[in-house]
Amino acid sequence: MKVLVRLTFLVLSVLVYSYQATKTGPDWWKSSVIYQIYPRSFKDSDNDGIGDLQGIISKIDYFVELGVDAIWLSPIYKSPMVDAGYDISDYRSIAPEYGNLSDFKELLEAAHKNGLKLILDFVPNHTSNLHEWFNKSVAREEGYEDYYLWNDGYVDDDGVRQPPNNWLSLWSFSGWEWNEQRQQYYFHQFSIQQPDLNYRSEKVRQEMKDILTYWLDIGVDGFRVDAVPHIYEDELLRDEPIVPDSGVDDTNWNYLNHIYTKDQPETFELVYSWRTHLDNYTNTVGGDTRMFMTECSSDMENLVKYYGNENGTVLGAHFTFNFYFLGINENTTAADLQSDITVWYQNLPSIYTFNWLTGNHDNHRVASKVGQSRVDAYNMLISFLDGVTITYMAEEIGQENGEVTCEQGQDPSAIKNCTTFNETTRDFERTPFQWDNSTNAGFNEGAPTWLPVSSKYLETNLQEERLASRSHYHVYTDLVQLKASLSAYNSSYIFVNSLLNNRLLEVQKALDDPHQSTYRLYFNTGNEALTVSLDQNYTVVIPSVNLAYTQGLTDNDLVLNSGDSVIIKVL
Ligand SMILES: *[C@@H]1O[C@H](CO)[C@@H](O)[C@H](O)[C@H]1NC(C)=O
Ligand SMILES: *[C@@H]1O[C@H](CO)[C@@H](O)[C@H](O)[C@H]1NC(C)=O
Ligand SMILES: *[C@@H]1O[C@H](CO)[C@@H](O)[C@H](O)[C@H]1NC(C)=O
Ligand SMILES: *[C@@H]1O[C@H](CO)[C@@H](O)[C@H](O)[C@H]1NC(C)=O
Ligand SMILES: *[C@@H]1O[C@H](CO)[C@@H](O)[C@H](O)[C@H]1NC(C)=O
Ligand SMILES: *[C@@H]1O[C@H](CO)[C@@H](O)[C@H](O)[C@H]1NC(C)=O
Ligand SMILES: *[C@@H]1O[C@H](CO)[C@@H](O)[C@H](O)[C@H]1NC(C)=O
Ligand SMILES: *[C@@H]1O[C@H](CO)[C@@H](O)[C@H](O)[C@H]1NC(C)=O
Ligand SMILES: *[C@@H]1O[C@H](CO)[C@@H](O)[C@H](O)[C@H]1NC(C)=O
Ligand SMILES: *[C@@H]1O[C@H](CO)[C@@H](O)[C@H](O)[C@H]1NC(C)=O
Ligand SMILES: CC(=O)N[C@H]1CO[C@H](CO)[C@@H](O)[C@@H]1O
Ligand SMILES: [Ca+2]
Ligand SMILES: [Ca+2]
Repeated sequence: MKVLVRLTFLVLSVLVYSYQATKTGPDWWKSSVIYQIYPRSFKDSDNDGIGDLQGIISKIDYFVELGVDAIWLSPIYKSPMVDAGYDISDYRSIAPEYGNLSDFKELLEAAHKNGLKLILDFVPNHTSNLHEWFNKSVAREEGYEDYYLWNDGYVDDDGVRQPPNNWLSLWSFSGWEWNEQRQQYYFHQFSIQQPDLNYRSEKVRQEMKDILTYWLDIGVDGFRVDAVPHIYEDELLRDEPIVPDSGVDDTNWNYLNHIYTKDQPETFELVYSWRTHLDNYTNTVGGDTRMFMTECSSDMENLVKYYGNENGTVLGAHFTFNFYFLGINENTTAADLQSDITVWYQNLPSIYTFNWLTGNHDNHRVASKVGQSRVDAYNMLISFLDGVTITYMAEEIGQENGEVTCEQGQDPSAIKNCTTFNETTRDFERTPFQWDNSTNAGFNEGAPTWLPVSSKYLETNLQEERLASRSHYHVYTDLVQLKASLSAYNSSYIFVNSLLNNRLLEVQKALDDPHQSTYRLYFNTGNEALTVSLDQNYTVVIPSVNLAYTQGLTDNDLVLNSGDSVIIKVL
């Protein structure tokens, strides 16, 4: 069935926004493309099965080829790897399997020489229990006594010692763990090996600022701060209320409403103080803005607060990750997308910058969520919308989830229970990057890899896509170039429409000047073909791989099969 629609003057929502974008100087980040690297799975230079810094260095040309502005590395710090590097035992050194500090400096230099910024993960919510601070705190060493959240708990009527309150760990069961040596409980939001730091200690806050300064002095361009909402807990240690009808048992984190262990007011103050610290660094040392992005799973009201106040007199993160597209699937409609987009336009004060992403190391691959036919559409969407585009490595080639069994699994929280492994594991999206069709997809020279290489690498790999005349990879590089060339299209005139019974998404970018071209993105989110009748000549700028049209001027009706998308230019 074909459906015709006249679109020319059909504009449902007008959204007014603006900013100035440049790739160096204070605003370099505002319409940048940030490429997330999961170092363990990117490229293994010494054939020990684990990706490493030299591997990343060997692929510097690839980032240049893609045209991205910055690379962001998931944690590379020294860690016992109880939680894939999110349990840090020394914030100032590199995990030996990834390399050493001179490797890191070499990487940084190579990045800068090629015009790339480098952003590090910063994981402040807790340390590893093997961190020397924890040892010192356990031993009540002077100055370290209150680095963590310690409490006696209480002795109940049966003479049994109990934790001070009902707080749960995200990994289930009580968040309090008894420490024999210190004879007190400590609190951990995540695993037992990840004791929470006590940010009410002035010394802890100073330590963390010093760590930021340490990496800034080495030359990094910014930080992505992990798990921000979990930093502070209620000072009075009040019990959290039970969620009515949660349907989970009382050891499950979702059993409680986390009003005392998430988004505490002090958390915002801490984020603002880090921004002040970074801005002061840039102002005193010089150079481009040191960028700061936060990861917060929270409601919109809190997300906006992490950016700063409504008029920018108080500033927090340059942006807080927009996770609204993470839930996309094959049935996501144009109306769903329109709503996910407009919620940001409606709630984020115009002085702040949007960001868009569809995947990361904690979520299934886009190609597996939406199918290969829709991969280009989502890459188009996150690069065409104004603001920052964030790409998790290999989304540009449409890499699918890998295949990992529970026995091969590495994700610590998932392998605890093989019955639920398929539903809970994050290993599927962490399998090695598929470079080519050689052994282990070119990830290394053939040594067993830390997670198995996906069997799909023969069909989906970078080399194949480079050689093909049309591929996700080519669409992606075209999109990055287009984004850079449209920086004058500064969100002042953006229209987002959901048409044809929510099957067709239209995003339009224009300039004030009616003599300048207007760009439009169309995406057929439905399962049947549809026709867009434009009533005017238009240029196909970027077609998705399956679209019947290639680049060029035409006045044909635009036929989009299921999942097809296109960016066109009209005068
Ligand atoms: C945004 O673009 C419009 C139209 O070109 C222009 O008038 C306006 O000054 C721009 N605003 C900024 C902040 O660059
Ligand atoms: C760091 O590792 C490299 C190999 O990647 C090695 O050549 C170098 O000697 C090491 N440097 C230090 C200080 O250990
Ligand atoms: C802390 O103590 C544990 C055992 O008590 C030890 O294995 C670890 O190496 C110590 N860590 C540091 C940084 O001192
Ligand atoms: C600002 O940064 C400079 C350079 O790192 C540092 O010396 C100074 O103490 C900082 N000032 C404040 C108020 O943090
Ligand atoms: C900025 O907004 C805050 C509330 O978010 C308000 O208290 C303050 O007065 C405003 N400042 C200016 C200069 O408008
Ligand atoms: C999409 O819809 C189809 C038909 O209703 C259904 O079978 C399928 O499970 C849905 N997929 C997802 C991811 O919800
Ligand atoms: C594993 O998960 C299943 C399904 O949720 C549950 O029935 C079982 O008790 C779990 N096993 C363990 C050891 O937690
Ligand atoms: C997990 O998925 C694999 C591959 O799809 C399948 O073979 C296996 O039976 C699944 N395991 C469970 C427990 O559902
Ligand atoms: C591997 O890729 C090359 C092109 O890069 C191609 O010539 C060759 O046929 C491919 N081999 C297999 C087994 O697919
Ligand atoms: C498209 O362009 C052609 C050639 O320039 C012109 O003859 C035709 O009238 C145009 N069609 C429309 C609908 O503007
Ligand atoms: C949001 C979140 O959970 N962030 C990280 C905080 O630390 C835990 C445990 O190390 C990680 O699993 C999370 O990714
Ligand atoms: Ca290696
Ligand atoms: Ca905490």
